[in-house]
Amino acid sequence: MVFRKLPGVSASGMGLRLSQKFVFLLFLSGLVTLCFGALFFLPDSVRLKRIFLSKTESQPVTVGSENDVREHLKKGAKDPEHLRGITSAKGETSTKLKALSRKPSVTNEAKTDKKVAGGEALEDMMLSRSKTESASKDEKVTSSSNQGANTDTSFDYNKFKKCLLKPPLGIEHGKPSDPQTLQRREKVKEMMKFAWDNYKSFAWGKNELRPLTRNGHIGNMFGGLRGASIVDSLDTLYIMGLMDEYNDAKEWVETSLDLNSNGEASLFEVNIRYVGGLLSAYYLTGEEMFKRKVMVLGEKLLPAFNTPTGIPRGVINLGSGTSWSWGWASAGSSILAEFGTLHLEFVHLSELSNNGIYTEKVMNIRKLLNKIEKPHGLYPNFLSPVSGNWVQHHVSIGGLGDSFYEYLIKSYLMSDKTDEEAKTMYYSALEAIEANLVQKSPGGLTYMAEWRGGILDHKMGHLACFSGGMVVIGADDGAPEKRQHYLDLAAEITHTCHESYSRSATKLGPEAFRFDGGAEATATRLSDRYYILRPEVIESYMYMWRLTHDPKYREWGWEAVEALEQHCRVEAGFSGIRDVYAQTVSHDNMQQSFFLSETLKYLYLLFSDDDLLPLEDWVFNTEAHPLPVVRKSCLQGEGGTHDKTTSE
Ligand code: DMJ
Repeated sequence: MVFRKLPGVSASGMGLRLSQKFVFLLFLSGLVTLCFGALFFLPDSVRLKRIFLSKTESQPVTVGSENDVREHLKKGAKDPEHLRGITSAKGETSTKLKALSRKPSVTNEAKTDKKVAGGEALEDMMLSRSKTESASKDEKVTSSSNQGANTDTSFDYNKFKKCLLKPPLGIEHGKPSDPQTLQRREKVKEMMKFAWDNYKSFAWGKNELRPLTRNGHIGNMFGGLRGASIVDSLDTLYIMGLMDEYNDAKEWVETSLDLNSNGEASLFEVNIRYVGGLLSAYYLTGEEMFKRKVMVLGEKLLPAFNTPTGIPRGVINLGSGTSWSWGWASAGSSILAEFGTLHLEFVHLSELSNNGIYTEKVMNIRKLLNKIEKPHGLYPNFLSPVSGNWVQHHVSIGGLGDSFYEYLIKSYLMSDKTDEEAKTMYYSALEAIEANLVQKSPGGLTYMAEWRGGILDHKMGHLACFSGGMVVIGADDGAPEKRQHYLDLAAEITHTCHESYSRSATKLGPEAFRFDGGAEATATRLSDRYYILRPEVIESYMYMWRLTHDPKYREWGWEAVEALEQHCRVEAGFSGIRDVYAQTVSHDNMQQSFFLSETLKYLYLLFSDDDLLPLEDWVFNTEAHPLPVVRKSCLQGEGGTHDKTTSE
């Protein structure tokens, strides 16, 4: 038909009959549909999209929840799980990642999307801008979409302090009486000072230190925000009594932490590191400046929740409020460990601002997760923020799932044990995890496998090693008859994670270890052998110590100190290593900010008395920033439980 209408072309002009043309056209259109179908409509077509879309759609932000880029790159993006946390711990890799597809937020499509590609160049440009603009300007800015979210800043800090059961820093800053433990604690403090001093000398104001090349790393996780290591270190420096260093950090936050960035950030990472870090700094010190800063930042995160379901997307432009799902996440989904790890911080944002909007946002997530049907009672890692349905049936207590479970029990504890919904969800989830994921290896090691639509992958990630600590802090509040069982389970998991360390040449644990093909808590793949100064195993030692006082946990912590000193300490800081099984280590040239915020803090607490940040009063967010238990009745009444005879 089309040909007939073309002037100068007869019906037989191509030597084909009408019926032949019709068949040919039908074939052609079928072929085209097939190609585009494969590209856009088949599930998990991310790899194809990357091939086709990389040149036309820029992706300045390519980060997820962890600094796992090496693994993801090495694995060649074989599956979506491995594309999580594409944060470049190494700046040179970030450019490779900028080609991932991105989808504009449904609700923000109308907005002018100031898409700017250009990674480091942009970052440098923004860095120079941040240097010249006064940081105090941040405090006057509110994002247009949520103007007025932070209306009341009259939080009564003195009253809050009176509602704590014990002084935050204990009688004598948690100083242990036993000389050996004290000596070990001093060693950890020295490590913190060393890590900090080198960061200050070579990377001040950047996000992380590159200790081998002695320069700073910015990366693309925090949407143009700077000083991640500073914000992450505030509370660690403070509790260690490194006051000159703390004061330098505080001054930098006050004068140079520019919140007017216009970059695209991981909602999760900004929340756990910056929001968490500033909240803790405020609660520990009472410095109003930290509160003002965190309220400005908190408000900038709210537009990420403007989705049909209220489940936030993973990436947000802190300037425009536009949000995206990660290009690597199946079918534009949001990640359980990301949208499920906001609760603690958002509840505190509401507390400080006397504005319920933050709590509303996270309670809405909670409501959806509580209501939705769960396969075998398990929570898969990918959920559509549009339909509110699971996108894949992959379940993991490690990467992609981890801190969602942690935040359930911690929400309950932080609510002064009043949040019954969180409690019920936590213990039901744990029951499902035990029924479906917890395994015993032939050698008798207990581990948490991963679950893919009913099929078990007998692998445990380093990230999943936080779960020893999680299970032990919840041991007392489940069914009384299960208390001992939970204590045993926590001890067994922590033991397995310790085995993953002690079975390596360096005595540091790999990123993931397996229990199949003859393996028992060892990495079988080259790409799983790295250690990037992660805290999870030490975190579990710390909780196990606090709740059992079994001295072996302090011994295991000390083994880790010795291994860190021997293999990760370099001339200008601490570095991750590429292969924990190699006798001669190769360094990755990155001192992660969570090393200062988590690894060293948990070690310090492990060698301190229990009255330093007592667990009755404080809950640690997933970046180890302590947040206080919210005692509503005390805060709203005249109450006050603080024993003033003890020192601060
Ligand atoms: C930290 O940023 C947090 O602990 C997060 O929950 C998981 N990954 C890193 C540390 O490994």
